[in-house]
Amino acid sequence: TNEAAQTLDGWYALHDFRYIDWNAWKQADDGHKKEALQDLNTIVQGWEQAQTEKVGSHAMYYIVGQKADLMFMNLRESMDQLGELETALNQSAIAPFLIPAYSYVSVVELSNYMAKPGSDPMENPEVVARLKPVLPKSKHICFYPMNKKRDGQDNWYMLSMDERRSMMRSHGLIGRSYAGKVKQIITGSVGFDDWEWGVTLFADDPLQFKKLVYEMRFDEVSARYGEFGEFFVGNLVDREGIEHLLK
Ligand code: 76R
Repeated sequence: TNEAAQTLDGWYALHDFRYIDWNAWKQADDGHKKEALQDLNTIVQGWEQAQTEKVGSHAMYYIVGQKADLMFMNLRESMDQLGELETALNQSAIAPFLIPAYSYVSVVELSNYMAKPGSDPMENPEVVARLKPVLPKSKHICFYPMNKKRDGQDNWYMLSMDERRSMMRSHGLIGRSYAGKVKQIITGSVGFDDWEWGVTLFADDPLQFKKLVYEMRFDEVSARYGEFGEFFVGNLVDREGIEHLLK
């Protein structure tokens, strides 16, 4: 058996993608609309408070294309809290207008491929900040799930630790060349969802997503071992932005 990479696991993550039911919204009377927008406000204010209290973080994006209209990304200390948060949204007056489009359950993850031996990573405030991150307010988001291949000769999980580490070093070097342009959060989802990781990228210039993902396709760990799910890309919105959209 090969040595599994050790992971550091941080906040639990729910990426919740919704369609806006425009027909239902247009047919709703003003009272219902007002109530729906009030509930949305209350919910997002709760998320903002969790972020202020440093017990979670959230991000809201308008998804471009037909896969969804909105994405709510939330980080919390526990799976229980994520479940409660999801239920609160589903029980609110905005819920009938927000049809589930896709969701992803995972946990913020750092692996030890690049860790310095002998040091306790949890003593490092930078590591802790990456495990419990305040999500950036970048203008754009890109999310996709992925696997590492287990297919005949191309089986990531049959490689030795040294082979994987050297490939991850090359991966990290490409990633780091996008420092200041793209911020990435890797969330692990083995045992939680249909793919092995969620990749969430933040950038002010969406073209940098394309450049980064394309460049990585030529790097062995992606070229040989990467398998990818659906891609979602979107634009930052706030509470007022969603309200404006629905007006
Ligand atoms: O955490 C670190 O910065 C150390 C180096 C590093 C690790 C261990 C790193 C750096 N990543 C790591 C792990 Mn990554 N990453 C992806 C994708 O589209 C594709 O081809 C792949 C999707 C992108 C775009 C990306 C970006 N990374 C991982 C893992 C877990 C692997 C495992 O455990 O087997 C996955 C699935 C994954 C995928 N990576 C970086 C980036 C970027 C931008 C960096 C540099 C981050 C920085 O230095 O700030």
